[in-house]
Amino acid sequence: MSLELWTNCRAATMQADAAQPYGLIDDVAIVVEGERIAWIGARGELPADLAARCERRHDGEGALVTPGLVDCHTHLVYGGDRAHEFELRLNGASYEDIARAGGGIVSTVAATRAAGEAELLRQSLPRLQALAAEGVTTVEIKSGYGLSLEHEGKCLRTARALAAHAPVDVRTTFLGAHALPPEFAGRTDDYVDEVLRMLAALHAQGCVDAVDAFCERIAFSTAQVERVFQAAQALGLPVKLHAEQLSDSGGAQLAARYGALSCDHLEWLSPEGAQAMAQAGSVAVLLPGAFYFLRETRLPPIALLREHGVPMAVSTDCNPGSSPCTSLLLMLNMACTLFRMTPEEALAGVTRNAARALGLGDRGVLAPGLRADFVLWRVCEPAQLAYAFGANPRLRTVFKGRAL
Ligand code: DI6
Ligand code: FE
Repeated sequence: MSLELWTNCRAATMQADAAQPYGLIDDVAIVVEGERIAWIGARGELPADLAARCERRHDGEGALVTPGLVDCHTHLVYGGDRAHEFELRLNGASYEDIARAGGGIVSTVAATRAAGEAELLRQSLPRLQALAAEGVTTVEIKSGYGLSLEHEGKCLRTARALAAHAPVDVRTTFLGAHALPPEFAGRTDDYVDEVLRMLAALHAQGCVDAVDAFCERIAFSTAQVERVFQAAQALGLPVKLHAEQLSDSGGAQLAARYGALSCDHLEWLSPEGAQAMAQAGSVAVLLPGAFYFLRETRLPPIALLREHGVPMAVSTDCNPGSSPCTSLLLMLNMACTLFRMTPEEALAGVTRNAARALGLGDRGVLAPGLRADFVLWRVCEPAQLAYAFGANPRLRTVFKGRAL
């Protein structure tokens, strides 16, 4: 396999145990072998024989290099949009008015069901491309707007198919327990039975990497979520949870008992929940886009998460109802401005800890043996990535070793 060498750049490796903040290496050399990083370190320490074997040399143009960004919580496969609902609300309509007029999540379910696989792909691809244009190289995509075997399967297949159209790795999550479809109105437990049947079938089709649920008074109870988690566990699938977004329902403790990869949102997380997450090693996925768009006022307990050493990730939550956002860089800024995370925490949140939230140990930091997914940015200091908003300083992306 041929070797390629990148020099004339500075790297924020995001190694957790690095002596420098951000794991910074000035005047770095990165040797790529196929899809992996073979060597990374100060250019002066690059072994001469390794340098001599590099067949291609790339000029980093003085860029800052970070790991490829990881967006670890999205619902980006859906039909239609909810701009009209946004407009109605700003003209004085209440959520109830909108729901009575067929709006809300049910309208996205209807639009998603109405779209064929090709149409769903056509509508979703620009969202994935927008993420990729800002340096995202791995994205998680949830189902949850189909809510039947046919349509959840269509969404998961579409999510997988998207990866052929952009330089992004896609991980799929089954979120059948997202909302109650209209045909199950008043029969939530019957719908959970159906979710279990869907999960078994979709797992057999090989299109599920993980299982999620929405644990909330307006969605599914902890007892209902536990049934979904038991089924996931029996199939050997990892779980995660939309937990304590609008109230404290003890979802984080439940998810921790099932060794959840992550608990997401967490504005109402309790000290007991944070402790349970720390013990289980679950990542806290923070979603400033939904906080902003829903005009929430209760902040996720960042100090509590720090105190318990819970790793924090940051994601777009890209969805039509609570976070119609395709900019992970904007989330990096909002994690700092709204949640008061430090720029270093926020950057770790879209790299190292986001990869961990997906159970992916082969990316999210720059180190030998890991995937050669990295981004060259036209900035000098890593904090500049979080500082500016509405900017996109991406110079180029290297995806699986390939310079784009
Ligand atoms: N939490 C949210 O904020 C979104 N889903 C979820 O589980 C809302 C989804 C929507 O309104 O379409
Ligand atoms: Fe979400």
